[in-house]
Formats: sequence, C-alpha cells, structure tokens
Amino acid sequence: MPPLTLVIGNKNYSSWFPRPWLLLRQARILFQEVRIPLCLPESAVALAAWSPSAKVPALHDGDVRVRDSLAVCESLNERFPDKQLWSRDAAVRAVSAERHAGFAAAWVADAATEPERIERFEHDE
Ligand SMILES: N[C@@H](CCC(=O)N[C@@H](CS)C(=O)NCC(=O)O)C(=O)O
Repeated sequence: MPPLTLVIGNKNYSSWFPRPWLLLRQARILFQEVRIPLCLPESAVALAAWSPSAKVPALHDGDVRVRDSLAVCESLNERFPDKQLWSRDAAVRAVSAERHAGFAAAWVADAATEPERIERFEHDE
C-alpha cells in the first residue's frame, strides 16, 4: 500500500484537520504528517503545492487526493474497512454530514459573539 500523507495546518487553529488526524491516530494507521503554518505570507503558496483548494486537511493516498475533512474521513473508512471508522447506520452518517455542512455557519456565529476569544485563539502557538 502506498503511504498516506495528511496535510494539516497549525494544530491550535482549527477543528477541521484534527478530525481525520485524530481518526488516523486513534485507529493506529500509519501516516506522514505535513504541517503547513497558516496565516503567513507564504502560506498560500505552500498550501497550493499540496491542496488545489488551498485548504487543509488534504489527504494524499497514492494517486488519490482528497480535500475536506469529512471526505477524508469517509475515504479512510473505505480504505480501511476492517477498522470500522464510520458508523454503518445511514441515519447517523446523515447527522454527521448535516453537522459538517453547517459547522462553518456556527463558527462564524461564534466569531461574531466572542471576538476576543477568537482573536486570542488566532495568535496562539
Ligand atoms: N470544509 C473544509 C474546511 C477546511 C478549511 O477551512 N481549512 C482551513 C483551516 S482552518 C484552511 O485550510 N485555511 C487556509 C488558510 O487559512 O489559508 C473541511 O472540512 O476540510
């Protein structure tokens, strides 16, 4: 099997890429981690080299390239069926997809109501 590479950003910035990162770690699946520091002048160029969407997480699995945390998790579930990484219950998977689709809006709402916390968060590390 070709080695897996998971491209991530700063570990204290986001909840997006920790999702597949945690899934891989919890399932004890070996992978190479490529960390791209975000919010720097050079970030966009570094991101573009790994992820056409210029977003992380991005999974490189041989010739297969997957962007988006949910897509990466679903891809890993299919790649490692013996690990049972995802629920077999379609209703449970639907809730997960709905939550994923709405999370950006919820995060923006948090940023509007808690600007100081968000400001502090972005300057950590
Ligand atoms: N819906 C995407 C969101 C990914 C996303 O927004 N990633 C951010 C990290 S917080 C990113 O890569 N931002 C690029 C940048 O800040 O330049 C997912 O689930 O993976």
